[in-house]
Amino acid sequence: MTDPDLTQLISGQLPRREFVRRALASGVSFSAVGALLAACGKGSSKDGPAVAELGPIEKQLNLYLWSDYLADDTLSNFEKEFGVRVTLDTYESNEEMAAKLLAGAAGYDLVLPSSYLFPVLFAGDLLAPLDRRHLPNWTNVAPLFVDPAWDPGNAHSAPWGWGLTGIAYRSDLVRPAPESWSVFLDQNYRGKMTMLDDLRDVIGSFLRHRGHSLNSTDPAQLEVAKQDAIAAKRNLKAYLSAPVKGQLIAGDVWIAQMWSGDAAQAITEQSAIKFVVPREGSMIFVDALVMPRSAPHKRAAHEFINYVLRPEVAAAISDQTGYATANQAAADLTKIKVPYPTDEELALLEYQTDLGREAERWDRIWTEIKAA
Ligand code: SPD
Repeated sequence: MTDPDLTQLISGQLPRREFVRRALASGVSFSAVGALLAACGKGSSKDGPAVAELGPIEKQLNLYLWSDYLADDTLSNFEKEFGVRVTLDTYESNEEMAAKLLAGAAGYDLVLPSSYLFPVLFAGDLLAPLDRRHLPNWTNVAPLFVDPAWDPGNAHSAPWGWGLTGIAYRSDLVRPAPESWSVFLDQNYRGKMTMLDDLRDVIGSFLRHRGHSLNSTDPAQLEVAKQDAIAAKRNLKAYLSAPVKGQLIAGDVWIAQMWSGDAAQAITEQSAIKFVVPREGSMIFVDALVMPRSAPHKRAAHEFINYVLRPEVAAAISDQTGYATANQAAADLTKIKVPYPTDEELALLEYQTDLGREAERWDRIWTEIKAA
């Protein structure tokens, strides 16, 4: 990307998508691209074209979702009932998914970002509005997730589930139980610990460890978080997200920074695994289905959203994945109840938010941590 690109973008001579393509090709991070677009007033597509009429349901549906976020029969039942062939690609971080979409990956009908990513997705003009006429099951969405700040009126998204970031550990191998993010600085567990391969979770947890917001953009606070993360890295076996479950179950990893649902999945296979939210506080997140503007099968995408909004389908997903559902009717059906945090618990939790132009600083820090 060059300065003339930016000038052309502002004057309307360079289409937004071409600008994004060139910026990413020249090494600018996706979050920085989002911030640039927003700063140039090219950000919001929220008032974009009205919803086009959708035709008959297509025979294909291409999903791009977080790994381990479905029940075993979610897709096969949908395929059978609707006569649609479903393909599933998975990702392990919001950043991995957004970089792919911003780089122009077309063909996906639905993706499942966390709420903090919405400003970037809007800035990239990546989202198509949803047509509520094809979502009669919308009434099942829990009131708490209706009209969220990140997507006013839920015009572009359907909430899926929510969870927390915490520490999963083997209670038979780790004593005393970890209760602070500082456990990752403990050399006694060198080689037996992992942290998420996720810059927001790693840097965010060390910010919380020092008493700061996990969305901090303060350079001094970030510098200390970076030093902590680098010290912790010496003790880590790896940065590994959802796929670490197998190692924790096998006992090759004893302590892992983990998302609550993935920890719950591991616990069903190894009861010695426990999950704790550190005393300094942690992240709470909501993930929501969105339809890329380039989605080739928009009617099938709507049918799928409507299908997962069925109480029994959403309940099965929640029961198998361990993530709390955003579906009120499903919450009444789940075998395992995951109540939304009380005000007292919420005081310890923070939603991740978009970092705007400071995302670049975070990206740089993450690169330095990875290289250390
Ligand atoms: N295996 C499903 C993981 C879902 C995690 N979603 C959000 C993470 C936000 N840091």
